[in-house]
Amino acid sequence: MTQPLTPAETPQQHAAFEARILRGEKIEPGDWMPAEYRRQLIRMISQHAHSEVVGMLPEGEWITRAPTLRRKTILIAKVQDEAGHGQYLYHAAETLGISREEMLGALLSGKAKYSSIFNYPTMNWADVGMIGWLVDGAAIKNQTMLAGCSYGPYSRAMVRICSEETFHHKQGKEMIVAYAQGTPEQRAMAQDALDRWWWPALMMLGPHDADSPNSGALTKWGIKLKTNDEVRQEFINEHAPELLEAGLTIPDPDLHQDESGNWKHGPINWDEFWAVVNGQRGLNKERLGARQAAHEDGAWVREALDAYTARQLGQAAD
Ligand code: FAQ
Repeated sequence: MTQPLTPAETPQQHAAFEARILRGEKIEPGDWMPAEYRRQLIRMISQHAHSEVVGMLPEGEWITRAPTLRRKTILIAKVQDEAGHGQYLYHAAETLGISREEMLGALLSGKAKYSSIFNYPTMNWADVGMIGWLVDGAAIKNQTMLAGCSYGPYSRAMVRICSEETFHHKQGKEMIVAYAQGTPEQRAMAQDALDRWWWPALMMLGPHDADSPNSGALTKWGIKLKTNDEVRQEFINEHAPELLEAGLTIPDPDLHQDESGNWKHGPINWDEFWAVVNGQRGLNKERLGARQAAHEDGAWVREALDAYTARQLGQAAD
């Protein structure tokens, strides 16, 4: 897709920029970049940051109900990690010239998107394991690819986030495999969780390539190194055989392996996806309500920080 030039941009600047991308150089905050490259990165990184922060809510609800101390400490550490991921990503977006206040304002007003997956409810304890196995599994596939992204701060944040997400994925898989081999009640709980999370996990990797308006610019500029469908295929190829080996049934009657070894899925319900993204279905209202309440509860911390900074500046001036 050809990007329109903004008045201040020349074809020569674009050509030099694209040559840097082709040479595999990282673009750093002070470097020249097309306005559209900056806009796409701000859009994508801020949505990603919001997803990490909203993503704390579905699992956080289960901290007080974890069945053992071991599972509780793992879950607390995981939810805390997601807050840290949000921090790295907000910082990465700030290097592009947008402020934290603007980004949070867009989230809290409902203007900004965050991942569809976090608008689904967590109904039983096995959902915590299934989120680790499937949601973190899908996130890692995507983010390992994004670790090679052309924008330095995003790429470096991804390297660190992926190493932490790998533990999240392993603990989820370990939990579900244990329940799948456990009592009939535990097996039923694991199967029920898979029935509800399989399709949303496929959807979270974004619309099919033909319906993905941003993919052209993102792949041309090395922000995404693979398309939504390519990442989805990698995710299914890894997870379908493992789920089947654990003794679970994948809720897709059309799922099969083709001659080349790829696992092919049946039709995805994109009407459900867009309804969930746009807040017409699922827990969007509740998720935003929780974030708004947390923001208001934290007002005194921001005020204290401002007062402290003003006092420090005053002392420095004296
Ligand atoms: N949900 O043209 P595309 C995690 C929007 S982190 C909502 O394909 P693009 C960690 C998209 O924004 C999970 N909206 O665009 C964790 C665009 O809207 P816009 C989040 C979606 O940018 C685990 C429009 O549809 N990961 O899980 C979704 O290439 C466990 C057209 O789409 C990232 O954000 C969706 N699923 O989108 C935390 C990674 N998919 O802005 C807690 C970075 C698409 O034009 C517990 N993002 N849209 O109005 C990406 O890799 C990409 O942005 C995708 C695809 C994959 C989201």
